[in-house]
Amino acid sequence: MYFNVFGEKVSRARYREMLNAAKNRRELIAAGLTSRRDLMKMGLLTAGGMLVAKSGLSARAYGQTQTNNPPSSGSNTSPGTNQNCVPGNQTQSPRTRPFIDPLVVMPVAQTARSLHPTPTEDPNTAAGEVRAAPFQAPLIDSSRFPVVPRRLYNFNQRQFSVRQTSDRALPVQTIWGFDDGTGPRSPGPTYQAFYGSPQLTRNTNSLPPVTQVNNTGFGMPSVSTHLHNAHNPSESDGNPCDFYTNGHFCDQYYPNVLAGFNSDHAPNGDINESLSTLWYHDHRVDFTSQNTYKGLFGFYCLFNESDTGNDDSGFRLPDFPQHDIPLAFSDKVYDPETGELVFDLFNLDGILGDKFLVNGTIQPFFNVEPRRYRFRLLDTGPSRFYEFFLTDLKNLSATNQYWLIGTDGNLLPNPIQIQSVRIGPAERVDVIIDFRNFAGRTIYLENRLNQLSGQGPAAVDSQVAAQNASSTECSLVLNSSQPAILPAGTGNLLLQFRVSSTRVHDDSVDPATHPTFYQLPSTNVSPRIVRTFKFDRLNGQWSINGQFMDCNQFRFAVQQNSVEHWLLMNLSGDWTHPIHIHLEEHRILSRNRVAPTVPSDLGRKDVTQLHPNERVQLFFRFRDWLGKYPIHCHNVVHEDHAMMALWHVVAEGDNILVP
Ligand SMILES: [Cu+2]
Repeated sequence: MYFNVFGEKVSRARYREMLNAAKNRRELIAAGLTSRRDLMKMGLLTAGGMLVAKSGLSARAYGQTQTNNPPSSGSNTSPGTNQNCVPGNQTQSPRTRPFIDPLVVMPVAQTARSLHPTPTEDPNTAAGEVRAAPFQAPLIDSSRFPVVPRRLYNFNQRQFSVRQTSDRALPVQTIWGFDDGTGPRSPGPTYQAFYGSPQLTRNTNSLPPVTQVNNTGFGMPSVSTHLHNAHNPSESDGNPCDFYTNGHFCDQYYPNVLAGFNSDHAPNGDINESLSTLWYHDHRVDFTSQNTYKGLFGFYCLFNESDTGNDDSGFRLPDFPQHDIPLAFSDKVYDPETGELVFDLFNLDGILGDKFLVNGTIQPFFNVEPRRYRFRLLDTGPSRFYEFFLTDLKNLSATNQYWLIGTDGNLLPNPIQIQSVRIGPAERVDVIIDFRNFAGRTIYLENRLNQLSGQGPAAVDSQVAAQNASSTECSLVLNSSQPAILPAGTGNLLLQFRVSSTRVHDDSVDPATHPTFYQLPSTNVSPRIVRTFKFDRLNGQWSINGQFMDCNQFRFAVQQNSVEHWLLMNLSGDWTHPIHIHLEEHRILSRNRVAPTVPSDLGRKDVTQLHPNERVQLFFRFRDWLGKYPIHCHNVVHEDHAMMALWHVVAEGDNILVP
């Protein structure tokens, strides 16, 4: 008798051991004993920073591979990678019936008539505001960016109860979400924002105090809400280190202005840097993975005179919100006995779930008309990569194509016809699916990417697999003998489309007519400096240039309105790290000195996947705003253990090459 756990066959005895280990870990988590200091004191950590196997906390043989050769390009601090031979350390969730619940489309966020007390240019600390600095935008132009703009939002983070499936195998879950005044939800309400129309959100922490957090022991009720990919001033960016507890708030000013407005493209900015699909999520230092897993995220869709949200104007993309649907993908794990949502704080590799949620519901269905829809696909993490295919279970050999129109926050110059597209944590793609081809049928959005651990997808390519084959036994298992792409119908069926057969009118642009969106801004400018960032393991955690995240240290200073190249180097062997940099988007100049070729690498990006043994060169222009921002891995488990660094933009930059 064997159990199938995350693709691995395990014996009944091994499975019992895994259940027991998971239970023991959860008890420690519930008791609040998870800090590395606590564990060290209890003798539960090895010198390499790994959990001790014999304590009954881990079903893996940790620490047995210390003498193995580290991967050829790894640093000598690498503890060897066999301890990452997951699966094997995580239990399975209870079975649930798929496709019994409708997809939830988040409502558009409601504006507030006024805020009390009225927002102020300087942080209103007397009233409980926690903001790092005065608003920058009104200081640049107070008539264009009034301290109290017309569009105001009053958001509260709250704890609430919800069913994530109507299957009674799982109970009501206690999670966290955003409340715009219409009740808490996760994902939070979707912002409908417009260029040229500045807005302000008051984010108030109304979560219970830490002593009353009703959960299975994870989540930290102190917050900092980051607007991912926005060209935003640092005091409103949602910096990881500017977190605040219950009863406090932060007013966050979103100017909705194009990059370059106060520098190389004054006064309105560069139209070719228009953003469309952004998202907001909690970014509390050390706790981002737990707090976003618990529900603190939502979409922010930004429109302008070309990308209007109406199919009868501008680019004539499908109309928002009827046929322009944000889809947030999350994978989660539930306790095999109680069915409660759990999060293994002892896993520093990356958390993979075996339940797939779209917009907060496990495997929903969506009734669609036989016409074009725009979908904004977002990988909320914590650690899983997806490759999206359209699958017809009655015709598995069919190649069902659709259109890629945007990567991360941007529309591409032209639509690209694809059979699949791959994204990692925090990345987005905008796609158009034309359901006319599927009228009267049921089709699935399927993730066929094979991933067995937080390490990243299996076998990125045969060359990488061959390199890895020489490193460790585990890499061999994970990367050489495993296909990267699973056969159609054997991956994760995420979302079921039920396509009606009644013909409908469709005014939206047909991507097959090759419409043009924006041009890509030139990268043909010499950089002021080329900085190098080495991503690696260090004592069981994750480091950048040999250091951990430190809120008290700016690692380097970027010169305002300058061009830089950043060279990202993966020294951690066969791990993939999705690297995110705040404030400005980048272009990928090269991967291992070769210009990128895959469609999702060609546009402007705010997250770049750093693949095994890779070096990737990025192009940046840092414009307009001053202040502090982070660079970090967006496998949020790596981020929290401490693959992040703070830098800042100042008038005179420094010349630190390896910060
Ligand atoms: Cu990482």
